[in-house]
Amino acid sequence: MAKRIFQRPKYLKDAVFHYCPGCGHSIIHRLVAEVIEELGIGEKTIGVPPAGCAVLAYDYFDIDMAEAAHGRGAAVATGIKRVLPDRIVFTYQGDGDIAAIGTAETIHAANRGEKITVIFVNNGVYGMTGGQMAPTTILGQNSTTTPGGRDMNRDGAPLNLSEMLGIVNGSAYIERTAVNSYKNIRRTKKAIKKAFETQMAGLGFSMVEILSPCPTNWKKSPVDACKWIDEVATSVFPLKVIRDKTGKK
Ligand SMILES: Cc1ncc(C[n+]2csc(CCOP(=O)(O)OP(=O)(O)O)c2C)c(N)n1
Ligand code: SF4
Repeated sequence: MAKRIFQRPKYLKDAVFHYCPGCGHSIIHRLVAEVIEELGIGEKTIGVPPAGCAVLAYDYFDIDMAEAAHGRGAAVATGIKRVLPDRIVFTYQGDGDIAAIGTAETIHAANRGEKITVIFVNNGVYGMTGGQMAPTTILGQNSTTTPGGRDMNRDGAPLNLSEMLGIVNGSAYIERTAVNSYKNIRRTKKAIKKAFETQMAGLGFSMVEILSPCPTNWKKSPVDACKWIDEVATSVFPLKVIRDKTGKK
């Protein structure tokens, strides 16, 4: 009899994603669901979805979810984790969500060492609202609010949130990965697992920043969007472990 070697993860509902073809959110949802299943924590995990293209994540994950207003993920997750410390709590946030409107609560949650996990999806633009400049838009990158490219003098430099959070006291594990190739997808899954394990060990704040293609707003084919991550985005946002107090490989 044929052996089944690939199937829908247990904690993803049998629903069709609304994401555009080539969007990284679909891959990242799958990786998070696989990790939850492999760690055996589906019955005690609570996810906090964002405002942004992933606003309907609660329609896809078959776990408890509590929606946060734009940027408020770290604050909502902090409240849930403090009331229910035995649960595994994660936020799922875009770069506009976490690095613009949610900067303050994110920095303070990290600094306090809140035992939450942040899945930070960096696609370099405000995807859902039509591709405006985000804090993570790189210099020269076109967006609907920076036609002709982001300009240092006018718009400032891109914000490296992970490096910022890497120096605050309560951060236990922060890594930047990408989902533009098979190899990077494998690394991203490993990082997501380590971030959840960091929380389970009670070590403090954990976050994985994931460079993720948005072919629609970048006006590129899915293949070219993946290439652009390797050729351009990683020169500003290098893939690396930024903080690791776990003592584990
Ligand atoms: C308080 C508040 N301000 C603004 C908005 C409008 N808004 C909804 S989604 C979004 C941008 C989302 O971009 P990002 O967080 O990068 O996620 P993406 O859609 O790219 O995944 C904005 C500005 C809102 N919903 N609430
Ligand atoms: S607009 Fe971009 S981030 Fe949003 S679903 Fe489409 S490809 Fe994904």
